Amino acid sequence: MREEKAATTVRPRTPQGRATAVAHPNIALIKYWGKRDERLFLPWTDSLSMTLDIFPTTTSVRLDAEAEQDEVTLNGAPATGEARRRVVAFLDLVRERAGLSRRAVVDTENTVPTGAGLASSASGFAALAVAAATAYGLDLDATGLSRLARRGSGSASRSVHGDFVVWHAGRTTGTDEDADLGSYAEPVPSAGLDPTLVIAVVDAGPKTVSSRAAMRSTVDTSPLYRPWAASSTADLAEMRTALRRGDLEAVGEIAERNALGMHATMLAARPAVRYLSAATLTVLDSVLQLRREGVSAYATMDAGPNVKVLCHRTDADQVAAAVCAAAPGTAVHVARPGPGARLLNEDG
Ligand code: 2P0
Repeated sequence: MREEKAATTVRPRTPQGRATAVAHPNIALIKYWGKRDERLFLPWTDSLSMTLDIFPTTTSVRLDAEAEQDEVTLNGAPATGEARRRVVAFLDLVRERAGLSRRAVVDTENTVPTGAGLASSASGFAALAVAAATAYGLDLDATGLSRLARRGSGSASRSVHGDFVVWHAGRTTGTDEDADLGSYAEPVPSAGLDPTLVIAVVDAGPKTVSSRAAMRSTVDTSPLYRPWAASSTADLAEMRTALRRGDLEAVGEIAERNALGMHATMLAARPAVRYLSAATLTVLDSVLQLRREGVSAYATMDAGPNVKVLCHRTDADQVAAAVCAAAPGTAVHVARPGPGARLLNEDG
């Protein structure tokens, strides 16, 4: 039998040698788009997300005294290329901090359907951070785990926590160490919300441009980037107030305008980065139509054409039906707020 333990209680002082952790994806309501430091994964702006209750990633890490290199398995197959390189670089960071050189066997199971338009890097690196920190014996609380997960993928810093989460960009001046310490995610209070995200998958194909490359070119070339970053800071302050009030309509309006603004910055990049497709716009039209009919439904899009529609739990079926009717062939998944990353303990 397995017993679940919240990440916040994980403070190993000696290497456990092996550990398994689970984490869920998150969807940003205030977007992370643009790094000021690519090596340390430091963003230009704060972002805010909802952790989902679907599509967990489970990762186990086992130290292997005999191995000469890390063995990384993803959904039962050996990881190759960039995916493997990122995991090994992350393990190198953990080893450096732990003062250990031992290689590891890493086994990851993603339950997110291929092409669902949900990046698995957030849940993947959050689960890897918790499992690797425990296996190698790093003494980290949830804030430290969030900082560590950030070094695998920026959005992973948020998946360490459940429900609504803010990721602080941190100070833009000072030493690398100051900057690293200041950039972590933490839970955000929300009152009386019953939010649901209806995830409309209009295109299950792989993305044409990685979000990493797209954010770099947006920051470097889009004349709209700086204005968006400034407005995003204001959006975040309003979003916190809306969450505290439990005002889903305000949360949705702020999230929708923040996402559209992010896509506008990309469209203005040179050359343009365009993730939104004709089917995306069709779904956006159906969301507007729902609002005209009095349904509180608000859209957000990430580095792809798929649309996540925020609504009240009681409206989720109606929203899903409207989206599918507007864009036939769309697959929908329904998500609610989910838990933070957890260590799974083999019990007995
Ligand atoms: C977000 N996205 O806030 C934004 C909005 C996509 C659009 O975080 O380079 O996979 O690994 O830090 O975290 C996708 O970026 O990028 C992302 P890296 P990540 O959710």
